[in-house]
Amino acid sequence: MIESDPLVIGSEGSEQRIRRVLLLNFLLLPALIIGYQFFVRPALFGPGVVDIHAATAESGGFTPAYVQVQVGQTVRLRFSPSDMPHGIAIGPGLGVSLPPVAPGRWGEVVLRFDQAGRYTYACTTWCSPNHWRMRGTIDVVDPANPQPVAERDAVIDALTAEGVDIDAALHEPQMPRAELAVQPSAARGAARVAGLTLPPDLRDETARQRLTPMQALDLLAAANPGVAAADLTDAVAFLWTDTRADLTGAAVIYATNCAYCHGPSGGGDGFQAATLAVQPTAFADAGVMFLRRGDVLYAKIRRGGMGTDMPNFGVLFTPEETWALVRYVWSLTFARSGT
Ligand code: HEC
Ligand SMILES: [Cu+2]
Repeated sequence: MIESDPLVIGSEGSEQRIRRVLLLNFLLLPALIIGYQFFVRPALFGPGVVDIHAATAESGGFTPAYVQVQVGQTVRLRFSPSDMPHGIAIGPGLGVSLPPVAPGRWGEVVLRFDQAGRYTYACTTWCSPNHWRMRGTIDVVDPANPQPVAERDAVIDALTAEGVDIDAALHEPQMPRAELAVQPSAARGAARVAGLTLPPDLRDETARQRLTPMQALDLLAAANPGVAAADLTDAVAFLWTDTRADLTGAAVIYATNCAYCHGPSGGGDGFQAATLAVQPTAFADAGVMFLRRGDVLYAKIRRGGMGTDMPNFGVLFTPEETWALVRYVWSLTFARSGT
């Protein structure tokens, strides 16, 4: 103990000076920085500033991962990665997407919510095998009406009422019929469909999304006896990709959020696929997709898989964005073969 050393009593020994420097560097400065960070800065900028630290899911993800704001309150969300660059999107329906922010830097967005509801901030940079788990929640509460209304999805409710198991497809063997020996082509189908009788259930997109292409094939065959099966599968391929919707937004969402598992062209061969216990569906495989319903694909995207790695994207995308993804998925099945 220095205090008991008679040689340094009354004067400051070098050891003591070192101690003082150490104290300043390792205790006082960090204390000042932390004090500034957590007490002074929030006071300067008001209660609307929320600093969120970002790291891979393995290193703790977002801290905090939960933020509560009030309706009408302006909030400044500041994100700072600690380990590697992370891009950040906030949804559903806010259109917020910050480009990747370098470690130690800050990316920020100012938001004001007019309605109570729940939003999600999520990483958009593939940063680890658990990348999609890097998410946080913003609850917008209305003090006048503190009980949050449970969000319902009419499409998923209708599937439940119909008794459809969203995960059933996983347990069914795939049995592509002989007709699918030739890859169906929407381009050929465009020429064929004009000459066919279309049953009512195939005339509008909403009705079509409640059927599998295989069911549509049976309906078409019944209404058009004598037409070659390959012509009918081409017609189905055309109908399933016949949409006026602009899919550029969905293509971007797919490339960012889906391709690393499902593959850039829907081959089920994204670079993370090999590591997964249950394989991502190959949307480009007509034999698989002929047994899928659009509304079930929609439900799966929103709710995610049960015990599989398929994430729940309903917390991030609007119903409209989800339908656009379903259309995009069908385009990977049928439009790509365009010959
Ligand atoms: C981390 C890997 C992963 C990511 C990312 C991912 N998926 Fe999946 N997805 C899977 C797996 C695995 C399955 C099969 C198991 C299941 O259906 O739960 C699947 C199944 C699906 C299905 C159901 C297909 C069927 O066979 O009925 C749809 C639709 C789907 N994904 C769409 C998407 C879309 C759209 C995105 C991006 C917004 C996406 N997935 C992102 C892994 C992923
Ligand atoms: Cu990430």
